[in-house]
Amino acid sequence: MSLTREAERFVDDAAGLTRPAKVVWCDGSAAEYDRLIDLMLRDGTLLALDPRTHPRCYLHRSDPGDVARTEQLTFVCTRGRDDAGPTNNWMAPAEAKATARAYLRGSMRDRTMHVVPYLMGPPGSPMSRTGVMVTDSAYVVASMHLMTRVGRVAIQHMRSDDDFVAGLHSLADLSPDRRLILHFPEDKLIWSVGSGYGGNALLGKKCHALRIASWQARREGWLAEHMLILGVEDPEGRVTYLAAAMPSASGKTNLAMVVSRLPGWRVWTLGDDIAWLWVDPQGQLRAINPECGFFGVAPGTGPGTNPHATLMVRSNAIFTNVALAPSGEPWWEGLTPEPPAGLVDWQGKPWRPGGGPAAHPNARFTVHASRCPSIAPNWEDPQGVPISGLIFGSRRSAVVPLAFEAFDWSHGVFLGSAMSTETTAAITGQVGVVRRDPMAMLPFCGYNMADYFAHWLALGPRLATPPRIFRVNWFRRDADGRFLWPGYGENVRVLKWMVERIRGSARAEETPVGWVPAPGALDLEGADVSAERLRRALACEPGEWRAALDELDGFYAGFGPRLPAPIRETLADTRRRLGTR
Ligand code: OXD
Ligand code: MN
Repeated sequence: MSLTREAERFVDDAAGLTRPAKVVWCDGSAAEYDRLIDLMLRDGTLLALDPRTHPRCYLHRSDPGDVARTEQLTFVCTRGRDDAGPTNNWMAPAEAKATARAYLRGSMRDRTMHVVPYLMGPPGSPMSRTGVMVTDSAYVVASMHLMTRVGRVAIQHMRSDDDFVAGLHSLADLSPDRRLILHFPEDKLIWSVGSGYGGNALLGKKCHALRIASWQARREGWLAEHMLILGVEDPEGRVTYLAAAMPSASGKTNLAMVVSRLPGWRVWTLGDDIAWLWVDPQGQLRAINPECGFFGVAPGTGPGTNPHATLMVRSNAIFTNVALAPSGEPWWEGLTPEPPAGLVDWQGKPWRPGGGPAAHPNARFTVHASRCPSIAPNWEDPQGVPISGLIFGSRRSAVVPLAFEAFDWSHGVFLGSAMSTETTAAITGQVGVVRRDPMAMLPFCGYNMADYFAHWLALGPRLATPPRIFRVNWFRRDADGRFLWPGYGENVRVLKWMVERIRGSARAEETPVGWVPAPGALDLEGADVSAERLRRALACEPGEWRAALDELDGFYAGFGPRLPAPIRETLADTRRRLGTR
């Protein structure tokens, strides 16, 4: 298979630096996938799971120091520091390259360099984009096969010789001291060295489809977002499409595949992590999922929380850092109430109850989207789907009500920009600390977030009917630490309220922060939720909000005069509505 001249030049330069023993061009075929799996079974990178219960499923145990995204080692390397903004780590491009070059020099000696042309987005879509990545990890190539469209289809999509994002990935020695995830948006270039972890190493995902794409989207007038896409079908068969931004490991995959507890209502899955959104000539917001697979968090996934995901990973899946039963079946916390006897943990060591988690808290499954029982029939439509509502959700034990709706587009952008969340195991560092996470994009926005808010604001007037914007928080707790809302399948009740708001039929009450479901407006038929607990889940407490907004003020201050005036003004309006005591 031949690449463009530019792509060949990139590959030659990468090989000149990393000095691979062999260079192999990937075609994305099933035979190629099988060859890679065979190779990894032979060299111990993969273990085969029980072929009777889990046909074509494999377990990969990563280096124990390489289990999550490493944000402290992730950089946006724009020429001007302000273009990366205060929320990104920044390094000057020349310095970044000089540092990484030292780690990459000769790093593929004795290894094969795989050249992976990949397409992000459905074949034939005007929104789809190409990447060409080189990597010395067969695990990365096999995962790219599941998560992106690899091979000729990618090359065919190139509109010009240099119409691709170039990605250089090497495991090098996997040392966190010599690990860097570098983005050069001005050059459509990614360098990732020292990690094999999905979010650091599957370059189509966070590096390309979010950080580089968000930069391109701003220049070209569209959005690259950390959002799932789903369709809610009502009992009459009408489907309403929503996209939802939520921080890593906060239930996006569960919501995208939710099994409805409401008779007659069902949810179709179109994506669980990334959405590319644009305004069509009629002024309608549309979305595609640039990926074609799921890289989901295994712990907490079980028949009760996500029956579809539990089924879809029963065949043709690659697991990373889950525990293993003597039968050869994978296991993780939340899969079954009781762990099977004789487990070995994610590092392959015998596991005893009480001895810490058996699966790593950020253990993952990787599987092609077509395996999902709720995958929408139109999930690969090149024209995407029309989006009628956007959801911003975060993980907060207090302050933020279960669900509410923004007053209008710019208020919704403010609500997104004001998001904070409690951290999870998807990133290396402390779990459970509250941090700002505007639009769930803090780790993924490839440019100054003040400009990002301005870009969002500017999109509003281009929309004939701007989607409604909603804020949700499934994670609010009572004084005893118990969740006020049961979540999971019951979240469909909130989706139904949103669909009815979009159609103009559901009732809501005005609060200082937005429209909250009116008493009786959330369908609780058959749910085990008392009216009193729901009231507390939905309450807007002015005192809590005032304190939260003071903290938000400090965050906004970091952007200086670059923060758009409408954001500052909406904060002031919200304060006025909340009163002073
Ligand atoms: C992911 C993440 O893997 O957000 O999707 O970390
Ligand atoms: Mn994600």
